[in-house]
Amino acid sequence: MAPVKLTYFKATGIGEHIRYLLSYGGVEFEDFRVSTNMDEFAKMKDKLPLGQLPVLEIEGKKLFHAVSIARFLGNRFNLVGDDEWDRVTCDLAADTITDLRMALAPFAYEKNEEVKKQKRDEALTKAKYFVDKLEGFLAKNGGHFLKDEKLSWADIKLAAIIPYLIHMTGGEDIFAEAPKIKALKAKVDALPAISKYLANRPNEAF
Ligand SMILES: N[C@@H](CCC(=O)N[C@@H](CS)C(=O)NCC(=O)O)C(=O)O
Repeated sequence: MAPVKLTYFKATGIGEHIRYLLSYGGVEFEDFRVSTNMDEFAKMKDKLPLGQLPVLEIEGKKLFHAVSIARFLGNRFNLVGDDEWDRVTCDLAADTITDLRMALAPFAYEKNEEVKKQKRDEALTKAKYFVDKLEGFLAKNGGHFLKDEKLSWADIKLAAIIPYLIHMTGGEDIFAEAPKIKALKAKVDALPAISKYLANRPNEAF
């Protein structure tokens, strides 16, 4: 069978949950990390399905869009619950995590320091709104997005992206008052396959 290869930057960003999921599923994969100085990426951009990363090559197919890949792996590893309501619950959680990231993006990616300062409060207020919503979703279900404390790909996605989201804020822990989110991250990170991945992964800056 063709080897499985994940191509993403030397970063956690929106690729880390795919590394978590592949590790959880016990898939041996090439964890190909492209330099963030973008020279290496510029050479490959035209050959990528949408000119962006992450891309997962698996069984002769090239999958793209970080959330689509997560959903695919979630289905494969039985991390989608029992029925269509559980599946849509995972999607709703994943889309809310994207809302949270997008709330921070205008601040995090602003290059002009003056403008960045002006954008900070609004970005953090919006982000904390989504953090509270996610915390509420978890509170309803004993600390998971799915009922009966069932692990899902959305749980894994959230656990994997938390450090990157904190990096986006400039270091402010927007999860400081979200104990359910903190507990879920600790639980996911302690899963044997994931803790093994974490112990061996390169130490990326963000
Ligand atoms: N909708 C895509 C967005 C992917 C995306 O924005 N990737 C960024 C890195 S996080 C990228 O490849 N940037 C380089 C570029 O767009 O040229 C997804 O969710 O995977």
